[in-house]
Amino acid sequence: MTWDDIRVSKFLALVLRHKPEEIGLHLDAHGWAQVDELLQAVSRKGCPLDFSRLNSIVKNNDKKRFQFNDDRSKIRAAQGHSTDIDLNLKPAQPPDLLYHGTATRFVDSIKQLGLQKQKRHHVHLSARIETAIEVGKRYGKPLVLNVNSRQMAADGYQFFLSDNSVWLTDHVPVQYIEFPES
Ligand code: HQG
Repeated sequence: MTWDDIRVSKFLALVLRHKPEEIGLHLDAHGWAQVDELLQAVSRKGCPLDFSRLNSIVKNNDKKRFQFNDDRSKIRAAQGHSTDIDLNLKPAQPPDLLYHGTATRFVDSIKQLGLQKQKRHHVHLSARIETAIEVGKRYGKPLVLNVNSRQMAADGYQFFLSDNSVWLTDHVPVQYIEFPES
């Protein structure tokens, strides 16, 4: 198997969001890893990665999943974590409508429980319907739910916007979800 940029990017998402311990990497309280430690740890796993390749993967990543600090000595994932870190995101005013991409097989449960964050820190929502469709496809036949974020915000629910423009919230109760006709 070759370590093309997509495979490297998926591996980076795994270790920076979910399983740093798998390669002996340390994330600080805000999710940052030292770049030199990451390069060494990833290379030990047989993935050829130097700073210039990492830089290009970060820059060209389709969803801007990774970010450097100012002097590029540290790197983290912009959202999507399941590890116990705090991104220090500030609450933000969402657009009136947000989309959540899911799979049809989850709908009955969502109708019972609303949208739950599952293993991640937040429920993930997007301002673009195309993004939601792509997200839903990962789990089966995609289905896009409309979330009445205007009403949620008016009712006091907090929203956060990640640095790569993903909208995040803790839970979406079912009364704020519009299900497409089936
Ligand atoms: C579903 C991607 C049953 C939910 C995306 C989803 C995102 C329920 C799955 C980021 C449920 C969780 C996150 C309920 C929610 N009953 N199923 N009550 N509530 N679900 O992967 O939102 O490309 O943890 O609909 O862009 O799919 O990886 O979350 O299908 O930002 O960078 O439970 O991942 O980013 O799945 O995706 P996930 P997600 P990347």
